[in-house]
Amino acid sequence: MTDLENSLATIMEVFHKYAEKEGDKHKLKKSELKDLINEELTSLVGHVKDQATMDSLMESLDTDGDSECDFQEFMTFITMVTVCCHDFCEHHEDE
Ligand SMILES: [Ca+2]
Ligand SMILES: [Ca+2]
Repeated sequence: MTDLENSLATIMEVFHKYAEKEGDKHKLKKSELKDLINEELTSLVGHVKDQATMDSLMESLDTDGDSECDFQEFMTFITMVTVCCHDFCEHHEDE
């Protein structure tokens, strides 16, 4: 597989690793999403400690309103983080 294909496979792998911990194996509930962020995205997102931040994050990601984050909703989050990271890097290259 190419680097890009490997990256996509990794995203799927990480999603499922956390999604299958509790309850619905194909969805991240709030605590699973929190663990994923705090264990896999610390350099880009940082540690999310307070409940209010998790509440509003889940609220903004949960477009179908089932209080859980499915793969499509998770990809929205990954896209958001990636775009922010990309913009940040571009901004720094200009300086
Ligand atoms: Ca789950
Ligand atoms: Ca949802």
